[in-house]
Amino acid sequence: MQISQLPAQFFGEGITIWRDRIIQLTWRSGIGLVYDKNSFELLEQFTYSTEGWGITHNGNHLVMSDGTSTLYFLHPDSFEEIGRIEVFDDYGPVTRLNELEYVRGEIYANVWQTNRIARISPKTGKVMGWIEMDGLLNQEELREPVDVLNGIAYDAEKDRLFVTGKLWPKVFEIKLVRLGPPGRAP
Ligand SMILES: [Ca+2]
Repeated sequence: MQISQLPAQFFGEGITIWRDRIIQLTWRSGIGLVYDKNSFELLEQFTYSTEGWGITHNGNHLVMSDGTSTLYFLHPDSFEEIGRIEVFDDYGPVTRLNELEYVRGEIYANVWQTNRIARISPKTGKVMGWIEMDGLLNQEELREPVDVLNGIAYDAEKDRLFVTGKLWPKVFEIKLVRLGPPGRAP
C-alpha cells in the first residue's frame, strides 16, 4: 500500500486519474493538487474560484462540481475553464451536485445528502434519468456511523459500475434496471 498525506490545511475532495497523473480538488481552499500516479509525488498545484467538490473527465476535459447546479469543464493541462453547463430536470435546477463519474457518454452526479445519482447529458445539462440507491446497506450496516453516499466509480474496460459512501463498510457493484418514467423522488 502507498499513502500520500494531504497537508493539514486542505480538506481533500474529488479525485480523478488523468493519464499518468492524479488530480485532486480541495473543498474551500481554491487549490487543486496534481500528483504522479505511480509515485504520488506532488507535481503542481492549480487554482479555481469556486469550491471544489467532485471531479471526473470525459477523455478530453476535466469535469468539476462545486456543490451548485453548475458543472465546469476544465482543460486537463492548463486547468482553465473551457465551458460549463447548468444541470436541470423537469422540476428546475438540480443543486448540490457532488461526486462525479463519466459513464458511457453521460455524467453521473450524486446529489449531496441523498441516495440519488443523476444521469446528465454533458451537452445540455439535462437529467436523462435518476438512479435510486436506497436500501443498499442493511440494518446491521446502518448501525455503524455511516455517512452520505458519495462514491461512484466506472470500470470502462469491463463496463462495471461501483458505488459506496463515506464510512460505508462496503463497495457495491451495481447493475441499472429501469423502474419507471423519469421523475424526482420525494
Ligand atoms: Ca468517481
